[in-house]
Amino acid sequence: MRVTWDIFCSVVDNYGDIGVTWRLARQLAGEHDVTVRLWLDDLDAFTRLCPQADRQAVQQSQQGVEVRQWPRPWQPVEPADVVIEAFACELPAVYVAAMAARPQKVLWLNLEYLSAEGWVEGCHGLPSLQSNGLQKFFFFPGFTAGSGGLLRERDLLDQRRAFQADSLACEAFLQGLGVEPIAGARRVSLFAYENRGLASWLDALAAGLHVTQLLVPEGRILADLQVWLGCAALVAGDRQQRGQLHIQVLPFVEQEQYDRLLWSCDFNAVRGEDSFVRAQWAGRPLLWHIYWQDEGAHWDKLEAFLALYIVGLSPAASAALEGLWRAWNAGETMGASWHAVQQVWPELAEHAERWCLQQASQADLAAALVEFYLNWL
Ligand code: TRH
Repeated sequence: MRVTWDIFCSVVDNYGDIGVTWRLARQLAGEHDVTVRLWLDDLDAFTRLCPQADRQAVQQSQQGVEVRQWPRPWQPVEPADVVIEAFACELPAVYVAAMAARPQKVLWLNLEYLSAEGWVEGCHGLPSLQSNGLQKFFFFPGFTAGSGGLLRERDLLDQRRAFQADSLACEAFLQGLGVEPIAGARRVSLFAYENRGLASWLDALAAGLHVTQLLVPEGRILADLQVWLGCAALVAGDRQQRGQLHIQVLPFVEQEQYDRLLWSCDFNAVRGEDSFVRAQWAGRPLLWHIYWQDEGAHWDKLEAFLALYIVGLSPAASAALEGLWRAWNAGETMGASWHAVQQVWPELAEHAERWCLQQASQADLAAALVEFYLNWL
């Protein structure tokens, strides 16, 4: 009998919650020979990442995963062997009662948000006793050996390297998005939240020594881009040039295509959680726009990641990278820090690949979850 997994995802906002759970569900089903049901409360968000999905369907099969609309009120079903509540979304009370009543025991996991903070290792895998006698375990993704690791499909890096080594494949991919690669230009992708610092970065790119081809998927940053360009509402396909800077707006593409976009670029500005991890697997320097949290909690996360990431960089490269990331996240002027990054560009590029390899030497999150289940049995 195949082991069954239920993954519950309540979409808080944007695409990170759905992005992580959809990726995890596919990988578990595709690589671990288990049966996965993914319970979603927002099929509209899902269809952005998986355009072939039906936003009305109560139940559908997509890429080996049974995707279920999370019914409200809940309709009773037999609980799975392993139950993941993603990001502390609350499971239906009836479902939890069914878990407690199930003759075969159920592993209940809360998959937490990604953080590089030191306390994560101490909390990863800890149980918490619930009032009905069930235990719920906390599972923390992370960057160190004592955490649950990062989502990484088995052949991801091989695919990425093959793609990056094949300039024709890269060109064909970009052309498929309507992008004509500019010879000799630096390609940069931009996926970010609203950011007051954007204008100063664009100023620096427009006045830079290098030609930059900036590719911007449709999303929240477009409003700031429009203001800087002084143009009307931007849509996918629009192109503009200011000095050395060529800008093109791209459609929001499905997840695999977004990976390829990251692989095609020399530098990627990413945000949230999932695009942040994918940019690391691209093996190219990146700029992270972290998800803003109350009371500045996101700054601790940002600094914790930087502290890990800069290990092995020269003082000049560390300072340049830290300066850029802090300025971007504070919405401050980017010109000086972008200039500093130019001075250490080759070192940052080499380091990005090294960091990727180092992270890939750890077990991936899906494999770590499966192992956790086997050890728990
Ligand atoms: O969209 P995000 O900002 O999501 C989140 C959520 O806001 C969440 O509540 C918050 O807690 C978390 O961030 C930290 O950023 P993220 O995580 O990068 O998710 C974006 C997803 O969208 C990711 O799976 C990649 C995908 N994507 C595409 O599939 N195609 C695209 O064209 C683009 C730009 C992104």
